[in-house]
Amino acid sequence: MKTEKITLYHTKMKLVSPFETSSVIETHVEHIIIEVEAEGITGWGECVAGATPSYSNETVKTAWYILEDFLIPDLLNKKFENIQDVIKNWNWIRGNRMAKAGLESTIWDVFAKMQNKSLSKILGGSCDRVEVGISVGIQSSPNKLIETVASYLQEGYKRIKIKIAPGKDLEFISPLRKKFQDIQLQVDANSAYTLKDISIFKAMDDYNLLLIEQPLGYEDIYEHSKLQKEISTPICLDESIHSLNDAKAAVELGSCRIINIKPGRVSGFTESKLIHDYCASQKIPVWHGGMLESGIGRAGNIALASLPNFTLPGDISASKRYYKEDIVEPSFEVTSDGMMNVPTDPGIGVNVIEEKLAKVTLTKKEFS
Ligand code: OSB
Ligand code: MG
Repeated sequence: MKTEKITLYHTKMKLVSPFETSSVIETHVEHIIIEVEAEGITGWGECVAGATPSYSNETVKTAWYILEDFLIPDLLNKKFENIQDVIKNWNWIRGNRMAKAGLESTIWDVFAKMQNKSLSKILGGSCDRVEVGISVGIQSSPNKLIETVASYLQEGYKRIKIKIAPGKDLEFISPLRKKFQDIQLQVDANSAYTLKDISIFKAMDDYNLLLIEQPLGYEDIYEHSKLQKEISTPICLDESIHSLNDAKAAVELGSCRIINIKPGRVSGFTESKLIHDYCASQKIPVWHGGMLESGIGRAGNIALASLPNFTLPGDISASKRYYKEDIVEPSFEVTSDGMMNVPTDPGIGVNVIEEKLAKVTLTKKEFS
């Protein structure tokens, strides 16, 4: 495969409702959409670095810089036989995993389309539908949360994740659990707590939660191992896991019993698969996280989530849960039994609607 042209689009899409976490309230999502043209084939991908460094240290600007100055020059007009060769070629570039993952996913789409196979197929997917859940931002009151969750359950979602923060945890979890006693419920703290808050986490053991996501420091592995020993609810790490190596450290130290995989956070599908396979060998379930992607990133997420050890429902929700209009067709929908179909057409399996992409593009740059 030889890439002849690469286009970066800095996009900004308005969320249907603000998304509040322990660290920020987001009303819009800024990402970079990547288009690669190679031997008559067009591949698409999405870099999930955001407008601010509030989740990861990468942002749209840092990712754009790394793509423009390093990753794209290393790829353009050179010939590669497979993804492994592409990755090896930019091994010397440290960190910047979201930038790498964005471009890597675009190349995966190109290779899949060249073989006329779906991304799910070439990644090793083993099912045609995946179980999905929904991530609910912090709400203004426990009653508002109950109302919001009720409407999502109505839409078919079988697993609910709620964001929590100090002062907005047990007082929301308790009435919600009382109202919906049988639902699969989990919480995400986005690193808002310290070990001093241990009594709050011990109290959470009473609510039959599937997991507690990233309670402590966003780079921590060690303190999570101390917390996990004190509570019976499984800890799931998100922010702290950047590589297979991190996953091994976390599992061996007993820092978590479940891992959230987001390709952007771990530098792409290739590293995601290594983590997936390692976790399978250790009997550690994984599930697919989300970064409020457009349909382009979401298509890749669903393909990856079709691998066999993704045994818990992912943060992969319908297009309309995020955006009034998606930039792909068909848009993604959740079935009444809480599932989503894995696209079967070649590559990401959805079509990018170029007029809609143009409408959400702030700046665009072509490299050839
Ligand atoms: O911590 O999982 C997270 C969104 C942006 C950044 C971090 C997270 C999230 C979500 C939403 O929880 C997941 C989604 O539905 O895309
Ligand atoms: Mg998370």
